Amino acid sequence: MTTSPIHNRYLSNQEDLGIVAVGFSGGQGKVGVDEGPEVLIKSGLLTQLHTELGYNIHGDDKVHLYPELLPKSQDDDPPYRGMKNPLAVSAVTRRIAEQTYEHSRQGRMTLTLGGDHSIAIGTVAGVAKATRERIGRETAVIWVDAHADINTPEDSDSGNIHGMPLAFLTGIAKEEREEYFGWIKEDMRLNPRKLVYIGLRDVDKAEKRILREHNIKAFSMFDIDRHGIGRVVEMALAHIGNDTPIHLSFDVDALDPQWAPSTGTPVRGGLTLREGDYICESVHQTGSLVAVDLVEVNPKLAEDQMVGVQETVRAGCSLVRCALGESLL
Ligand SMILES: [Mn+2]
Repeated sequence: MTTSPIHNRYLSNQEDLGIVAVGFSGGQGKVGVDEGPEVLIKSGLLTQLHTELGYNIHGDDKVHLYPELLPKSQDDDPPYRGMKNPLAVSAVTRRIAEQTYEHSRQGRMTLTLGGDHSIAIGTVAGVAKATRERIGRETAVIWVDAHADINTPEDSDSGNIHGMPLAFLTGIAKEEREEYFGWIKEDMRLNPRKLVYIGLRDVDKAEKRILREHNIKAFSMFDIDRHGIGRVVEMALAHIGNDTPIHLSFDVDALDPQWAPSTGTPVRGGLTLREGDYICESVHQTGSLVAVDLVEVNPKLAEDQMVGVQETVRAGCSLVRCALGESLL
């Protein structure tokens, strides 16, 4: 039994937790984010989820590196539509979609530890498909992040796919070729009306246009300053509606670098750890949560200040525990 008093209305086995640990960094250029899951697990996260929160852990505490899916060399994976490592990211996220699908299909809570945020192409696609099949509903996504991650390949300045997952998931970026994300079929898609952002503060011009054109609900740091985190989460949940399963995709860079310095693209003026934990606790309390991602913990950054890595890992563990039912009282 889990220690959480909240009944989950969409999971048939809510004491079961399916883990996917993804050591993948190909969606961006900095080494180290592939070591994120290992440091989270080494710090005792899975043990805490089992002994403190009472989950039966399924799947592996081994970190997947997917060597068999990666092109042999950089030359075998040339840029396509300006994207870097397109074959690698597409193949790995396709496999992640199968892994999350498998857990979610069995009515378990699904937790994915990243890895850079490109991996959410797989996690969201797999959970969306399983939830459609299992209970006939669309899944909503709460994307907590400093960035909007909704660039189309053509709009992206960097070509880094971790800035594009939501463009592919919503179908705003279209692609036919299977090996370049064409494998994302209709039943894996995210309806843009079921997407809500919290924490934005570094949004590209083309992304602002996409958010406006598609009427996508977004709460920036400005909104949090204005209304407070309590009201913002209430409005975000009201937008989704209380008849929809929720996938929470949490980029640790949503937190202020003061709390999470060890991440690839830190942006000042972010969430406090308390605000991050609050979002996670509130989403847990809805009883509608079916999947959680925690991404972009990079222990290679800020390594000269060991404190920075430890703080980031501690913050990441806290967010996950709150999303999975830890509460203060
Ligand atoms: Mn992100």
